[in-house]
Amino acid sequence: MARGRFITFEGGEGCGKSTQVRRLAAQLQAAGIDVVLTREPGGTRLAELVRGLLKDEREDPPCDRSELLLFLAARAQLVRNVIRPALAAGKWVLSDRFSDSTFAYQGYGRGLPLDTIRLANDFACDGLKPDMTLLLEVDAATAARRMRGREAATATAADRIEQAGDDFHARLREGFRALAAAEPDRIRRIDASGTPDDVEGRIWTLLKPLI
Ligand code: T5A
Repeated sequence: MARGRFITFEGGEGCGKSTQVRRLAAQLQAAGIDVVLTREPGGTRLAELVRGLLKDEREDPPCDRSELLLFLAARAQLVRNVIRPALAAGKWVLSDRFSDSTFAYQGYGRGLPLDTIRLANDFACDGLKPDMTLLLEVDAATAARRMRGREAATATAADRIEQAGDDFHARLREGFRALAAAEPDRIRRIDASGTPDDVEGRIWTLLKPLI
């Protein structure tokens, strides 16, 4: 059986990737493709528990190294128990964030050494890399507006990582751009401005030839 495809969505806060990953899953399913939709951190029971610690632990917040290791622990569990079995069964796996987030947030954002992250991440993933990564990009003002809109609509507050300062978010956006420049064949930059339908159309134009 042919191996499935592994596609990841990346970007800064409020870029709209969670909306788009769901829309792409629906389009692929409509085209007859067996799709597994997952997210990081999360996607298994253990990884969802780790997600809670990472997003909400404010009394004893993880130091930068703990934060990195917790993200990688969640990823190791997801890769082994969900992603690899699905790919081996010929399914397409769509993940809302994956390794590039670690390089952008913990590397460029927190300032942890990229070489160390690379080694530890390869160990956690057992070498698995996405076939294609869609990097959704919007300007900071649009992202902030979308985040405020969602907080108002869902009556939720920004989580621990979303509350990191503007400098942190500027560094991680810069980090994503550097990652895309280093691997332009895998990481495809998507203009995520405009309506959800506009963005969905751009993504579908890119993905359709793969089907
Ligand atoms: N993280 C993650 C790390 O630090 N290291 C890692 O290794 C990993 C894997 C995860 C956090 O963990 C960090 C990154 C994150 O801080 P999360 O809750 O999963 O936290 O949050 P995010 O991944 O940031 O995703 P979100 O779902 O919060 O944001 P998105 O993807 O931008 O979400 P979306 O699509 O819900 O959009 C936000 C709002 O905008 C609207 C939506 O309806 C929603 O209200 N919207 C649009 N509005 C207008 N026009 C459009 N085109 C729109 N698209 C969406």
